Amino acid sequence: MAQDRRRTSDPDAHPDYRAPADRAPGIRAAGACWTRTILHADMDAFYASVEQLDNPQLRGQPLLIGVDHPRSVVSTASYEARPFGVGSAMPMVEAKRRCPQAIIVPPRMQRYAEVSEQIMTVFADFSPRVEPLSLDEAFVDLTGSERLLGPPDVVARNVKAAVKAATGGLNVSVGVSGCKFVAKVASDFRKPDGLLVVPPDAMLAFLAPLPISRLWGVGKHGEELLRNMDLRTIGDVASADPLWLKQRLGSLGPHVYALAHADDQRPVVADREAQSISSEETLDVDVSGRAAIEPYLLRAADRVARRLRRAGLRAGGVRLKLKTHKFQNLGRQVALLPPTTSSSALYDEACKLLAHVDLTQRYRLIGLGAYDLQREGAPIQGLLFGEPERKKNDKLDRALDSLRERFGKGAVQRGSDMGARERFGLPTGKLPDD
Ligand code: TTP
Ligand code: MG
Ligand code: MG
Repeated sequence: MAQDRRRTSDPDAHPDYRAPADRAPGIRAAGACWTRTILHADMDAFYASVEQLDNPQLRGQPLLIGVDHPRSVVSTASYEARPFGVGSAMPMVEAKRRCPQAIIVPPRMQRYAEVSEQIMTVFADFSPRVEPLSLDEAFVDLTGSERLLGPPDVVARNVKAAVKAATGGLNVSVGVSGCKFVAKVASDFRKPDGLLVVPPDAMLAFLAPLPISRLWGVGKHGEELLRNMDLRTIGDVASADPLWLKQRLGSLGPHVYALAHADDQRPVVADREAQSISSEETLDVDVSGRAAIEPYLLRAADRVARRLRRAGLRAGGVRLKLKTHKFQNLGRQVALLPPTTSSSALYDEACKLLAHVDLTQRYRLIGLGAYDLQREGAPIQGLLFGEPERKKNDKLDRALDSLRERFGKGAVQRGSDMGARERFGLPTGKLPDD
């Protein structure tokens, strides 16, 4: 009976899907079918890639991240180790048996959290609506940002480049589609270093040949139920009778039927109100001295201020963030009164904070953060001295924002920033996350 209700397909076929948009990026992506644009980004072999980044001797080597203990499990395996059939959650003993040449590296959670912060900061540069799912992945809602950021495939490439730049070389795989479910499947589809755009009108064709194990929230038990009903692919589920699915599966029935039809209305929820907004750069060459550091602060202040204004927030404080060439983190912060969205105010205060650090040190990372964030409409407490100057700066910042929106982010730079770039040999072209 089940046979009548499902499409025949080869469940074991390994679909090599090529989305139309993937062959001709940008053409269909620019069409009117994008009512929602959801990007999902997930780092490749996250812990292992960070270890390879920090220790060049580990690059190109099969790695197992975990503790070498009879009862421990593997956190992740580098892509060099995966062909041996090892991966996350496998007992270490078994992984060692399958890949005896693998180098076992204990995890460094603090470092992964630090890199996580860097990538989440990058995502926030593209949209105020970022939903982190774990340390290494997030949804980013790009709906309505095409005029500002470009078509989905361009944004996806820019996200990848910005993550690479911010982390000093790590790859993220990116999927973009019309709902969360398909975006997540798409980001996984071409790993590692993947990029796949599935336009909304191609979602069903994309999903159809994929195995039911790709359906969210099904689990091993649900998979078995579906298999017993002779449903092997997502296309099988999509073409099954929804009443029959409900009778056989209860509440799981409508769930899998909807997903199989790419019907996933869940919004991207920024799960916490932003506690801070920051921007930082890991430098190719360590620098020291105020004159070398300030241009990076100027650029970071501009970015942070732009993101504050986009999110409708003011900063009640600014934080200077530095990391020495010996990986020691230094932070200095000061309250801002009145709270501000002005990049020059953020920059000026951060420059003053430089007086409180050792400027003869060599620094490998320079950043600036805004904290104590307040809604823009909220009344400003405290002194109103300097109000005309603040208003003038606000106006200038907003004018720059609107020029950037109309002509692209690289279109306008402050004269002072250009001078700094030239003086200090900073890149003058458009940066991926500029
Ligand atoms: P994942 O994104 O699931 O995997 P990954 O980044 O290692 O590899 P992929 O390229 O396939 O995305 O998980 C992110 C990190 O979370 C991973 O590097 C280690 C950790 N992790 C565990 O510690 N245990 C687990 O079971 C899984 C799945 C992940
Ligand atoms: Mg990952
Ligand atoms: Mg992940």
